[in-house]
This record gives sequence, structure tokens and C-alpha cells, in this order.
Amino acid sequence: MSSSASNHILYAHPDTYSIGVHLLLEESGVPYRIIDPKADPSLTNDIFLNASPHGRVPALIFPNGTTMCESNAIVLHLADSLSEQRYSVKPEAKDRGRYLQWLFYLSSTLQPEVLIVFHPEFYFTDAANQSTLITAAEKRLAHVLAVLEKEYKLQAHSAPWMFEHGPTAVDFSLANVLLWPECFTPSTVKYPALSAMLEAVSTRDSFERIMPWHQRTTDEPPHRLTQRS
Ligand SMILES: N[C@@H](CCC(=O)N[C@@H](CS)C(=O)NCC(=O)O)C(=O)O
Repeated sequence: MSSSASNHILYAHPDTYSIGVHLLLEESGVPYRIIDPKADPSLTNDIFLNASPHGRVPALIFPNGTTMCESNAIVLHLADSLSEQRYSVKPEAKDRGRYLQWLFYLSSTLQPEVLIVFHPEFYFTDAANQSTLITAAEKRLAHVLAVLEKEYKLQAHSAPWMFEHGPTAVDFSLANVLLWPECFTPSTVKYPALSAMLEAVSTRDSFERIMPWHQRTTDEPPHRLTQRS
């Protein structure tokens, strides 16, 4: 990580959907700087909200001044544009469609259940309804994880990664969620393929370099910057 004005700037908060983007930047070896909009509210200004209109992390400002938010859009774009596309499935590759399918699945099908598990209060104010909602979301999350486990098993020849040539944006983004004990418990019985992928991500040098920044410092749920539904 270094800090010249021509760097990428990652707006992030520890232990959030920022981890996948942070990993990819670290893997790619491009210079970048991190700003936590929560740690320094004076920075949660027009620049951050311009990059992330919903006010959520991660958001990225590119050296040329363009901006992006939405973690999976960011990792898709970074993987396509950095490191000779090592962390992407190239646009002309046979597997490109499958790669896009699973990246979008993470955003559209996995993330909604994760949001409920962490923030049932966005939907109900009373404890009884929140508890019912969490139970339903956990059941749906277990199904989503089973679908992902099945896909990784189908691609056993690529193990521990989803694609044969090595780790991609899909693995990094999914590992981001699998790191949360509220969502996933590694198990060689129930989720051997997902657990192996998570283990493989967790032993990478890049992971060891970035994770000290992502330690939870309070008991506060990791997802919240401001109360926003
Ligand atoms: N779909 C978004 C979700 C981002 C998101 O929910 N970020 C959370 C932290 S994990 C956040 O910034 N929450 C603060 C808020 O909503 O105010 C993505 O993948 O980037």
C-alpha cells in the first residue's frame, strides 16, 4: 500500500464487502490508499457520496478520477483491467458466461440473505419478527451455500478455485462472505469445497497483508456505517 495522488483510492470499512476488492488490489500489486469514511467523517463528503451514491462501502476512485461502487462490479472491472487479467476469466474465454453468472449470483442471490442475517432491523422493529426473518434468511442462505458448494464440486478439476487457471474475482468475493461466522462455518463434511477455497484464500500472502486492517474492533455488527435502510 502506498499513497501518491495517482493511486487508486479505496473507500472501505473493516470487515465489510470491502475485503474482496482490497484483496484484488493487493494481489494485483497496484498502488492504492484506503480511506475509512467512518473513521474520519470529514472524509465522508461529496467525494465519497459521488463515488457511492447509496453511501456504502466499498467504493473505488481510479487514478484517472473515475469512480465505482458495488463490490462485484469493482472486482469484475479490476480483474479485467489489472495483472494481465490473471484474476478474471477473459471476455473471449469459453467460461466467461459462467464467471459472470456466479459473480452476479453473489450480488443478487447471496447478498440479500446476508443483509437480513446482519440487519433484520431494516425490515422489522420488533424482536419476534426479526427472529422469524433471520430464521428464514438462514435457511435460504444454507440453500445458496449448498448451490455454491455443488458448483465448486462440479469443478473439482479446478479445486480449490472455481476456474482452472487460478483464483478469480469470484473466489475472492465469495471468500469475503465465507469469512463471516454469522454466515458460514467451515466444515469438511458439509462444505468441503467451499471450506477448501476459503482456506486457500486465507493462506495467501495478500490475505495476511490486508487482514490486520479488517479486524473487528467493537461488538458492533460489521456492516453498519450509518443507520440506512
Ligand atoms: N451491494 C453492495 C453492498 C455494500 C454494503 O452493503 N456495504 C455495507 C458494508 S458491508 C455498508 O456500507 N453499509 C453501510 C450503510 O448501508 O450505510 C456491494 O456489494 O458493494
